[in-house]
Amino acid sequence: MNGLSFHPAYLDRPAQEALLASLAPLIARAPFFRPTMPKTGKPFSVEMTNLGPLGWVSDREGGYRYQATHPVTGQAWPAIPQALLDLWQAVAHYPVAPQACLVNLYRDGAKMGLHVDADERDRAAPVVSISLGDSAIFRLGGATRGGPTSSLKLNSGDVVVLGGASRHFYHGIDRVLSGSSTLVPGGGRINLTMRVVG
Ligand code: MD6
Ligand code: FE
Repeated sequence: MNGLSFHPAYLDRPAQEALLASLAPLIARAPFFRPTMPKTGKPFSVEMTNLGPLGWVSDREGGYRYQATHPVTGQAWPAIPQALLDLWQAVAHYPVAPQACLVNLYRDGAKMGLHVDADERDRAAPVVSISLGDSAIFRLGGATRGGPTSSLKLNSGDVVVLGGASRHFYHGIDRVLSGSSTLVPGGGRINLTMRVVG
């Protein structure tokens, strides 16, 4: 309809555990960092890292952007695991592979305000999102800020594809339901979003 497709429980618990285990050594090489807002320098409540040739970063001086290296280590981002590229192939229905996989970590009280993913040159490509760990309340609006919104509970293993019109819709994470999953060591939620940057 609007190009959003929702695949609840796309990954079963063993698949979630295997994916998380495959991420652990990559995150050890590219540790989570806390981005800051353009201009104000206010820290995000979400911590981030990336996989792939490009990664999304933000800081006071440079603003929102994609870059080839980790802002703290200066090293290239680790490659996107094949299992994630296969998942993209299976759900994205788009002939180009993702160049970036943003990894968001939500610990105690972290959330993400309404935003549109707009830093990609290829705006026709969908964004594929995978949720792991604690459940979250995802809010989806429309193409303009301030319009009506609806909410969707995302559980561990759920996959959301924002394609078509929905690719340009406002969305965010209202809150994470702390303690709703035992998947992530130390608790919290990890969200992976794969993007074609163009
Ligand atoms: C999150 N997701 O689920 C944040 N962006 O933690 C996003 O910002 C997002 O789920 C683009 C497409 C799908 C998403
Ligand atoms: Fe987003």
